[in-house]
Amino acid sequence: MNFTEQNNETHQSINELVTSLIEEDRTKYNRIIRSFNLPISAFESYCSWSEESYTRNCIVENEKFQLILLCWGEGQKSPIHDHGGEECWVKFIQGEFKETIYKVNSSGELNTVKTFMAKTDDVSYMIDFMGCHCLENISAGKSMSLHLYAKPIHNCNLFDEKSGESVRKKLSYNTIPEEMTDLI
Ligand code: 2CO
Ligand code: FE2
Repeated sequence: MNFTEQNNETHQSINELVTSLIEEDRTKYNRIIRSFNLPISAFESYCSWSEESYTRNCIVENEKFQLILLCWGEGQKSPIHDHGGEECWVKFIQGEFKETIYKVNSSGELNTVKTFMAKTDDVSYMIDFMGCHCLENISAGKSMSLHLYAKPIHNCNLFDEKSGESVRKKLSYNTIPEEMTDLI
């Protein structure tokens, strides 16, 4: 098998996932995201890495959802954030993560409500009424996670852990597939 054939085959697998997300109702997304099983190599062409922070690599964005591959260097961590009022599923593709979930109390302070140690193939779900969260790559090396937002999110709030104060943040991509550049 040459490289081109292998690439086509790889893309077809992600295409199958994307097709079911396009065809099915959002109420089916939980089942879809939990049941798909793609090899790590299926995500190779979407990866990018940065010393600065985790990277956000668009796989697909349309009116209904956003599918993004996040690539994390060793020790990289997200700020504490919410999800623009939308549903957020995270499937852990490679490596180990710590997810910390917070809620703002009546005095405006952040309280930790839960921590979750995630391994490859685990799925986590968030929506703003559950609180806000941060993710940290705790692997000895790089890791990857796949994020599904329905509908797409283009802004979120970042929270300061001590004061509980928040600031609005515009979200951007580090990479976008060639076929998507005219859509975004
Ligand atoms: N929500 C963050 C982002 O889209 C990633 S943490 O998991 O949802 O950058
Ligand atoms: Fe998040």
